[in-house]
Amino acid sequence: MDMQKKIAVINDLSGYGRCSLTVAMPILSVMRYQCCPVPTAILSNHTGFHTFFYDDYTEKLTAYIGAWERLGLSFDAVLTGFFGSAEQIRLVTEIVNGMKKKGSAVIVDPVMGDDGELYQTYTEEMCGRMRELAALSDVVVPNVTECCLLTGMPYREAGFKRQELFAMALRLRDLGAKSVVITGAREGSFLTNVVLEAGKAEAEFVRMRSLGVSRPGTGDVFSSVLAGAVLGGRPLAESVYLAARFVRDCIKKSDELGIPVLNGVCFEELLGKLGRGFVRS
Ligand code: PXL
Repeated sequence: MDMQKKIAVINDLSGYGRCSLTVAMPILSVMRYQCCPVPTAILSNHTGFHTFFYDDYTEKLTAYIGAWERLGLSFDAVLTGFFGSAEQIRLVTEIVNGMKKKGSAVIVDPVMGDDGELYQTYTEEMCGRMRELAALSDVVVPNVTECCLLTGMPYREAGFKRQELFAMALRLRDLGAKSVVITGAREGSFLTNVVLEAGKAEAEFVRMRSLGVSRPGTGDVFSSVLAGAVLGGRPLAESVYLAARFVRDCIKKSDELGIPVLNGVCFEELLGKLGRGFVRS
């Protein structure tokens, strides 16, 4: 009997800058899962750098997943991230729907932008497709920018009140997501995460003091730890706390070690500690 859980991660492979699969694979591995990547694109480095090589993988996806289907593979969960085209999101939505029917928990990190801006490769059409994918999710994990894009709410530099964030979370649930986690809403020197769990009428707010500047890839670190904690059976709010604390500690460590901001967070330094927190009972 296979006692180890498997998680498929549909995300890009960026060679430099610490994001997407290069973050998700080590984190989920140290949390004792078999992490099975499905690459959506191959990049030399993330798109925050002024130049990058980019190879879209849309045309290969059907054949890649087809082989998994012929092998009869199934996954305890699937986590999605960055996509290269609207057509790719449509395909991934079909793939995720198939996995969901076979019993996979679905966690969607709707990677679209940050700080009120869309990522360089993102289009309006992709946002529409992302709404359809998010509708399939057991947990959707947008940052505030992505939450605005998904709900049609204009982004405000000055931030949002808790009541407004709660209203956006409810709207995401109306779109079809079962549980909603809105990450990194600024409240003075704190970053607050809004947790609206399936079937609950009230949200919980999980606050963490921010200990440094924001860095690329931290959303991927967050969604990976969250997915791992949820798959391990932890309650959603506790999983959010563990993810937020790990991101905070990674940012602090990165500042201490003088890691350039564009290079993301040096999560490698803290992987051992993360793993020790997830010993199988
Ligand atoms: O961390 C989000 C992300 C994922 N993948 C790629 C990116 C980014 C953010 O810039 O460029 C390729």
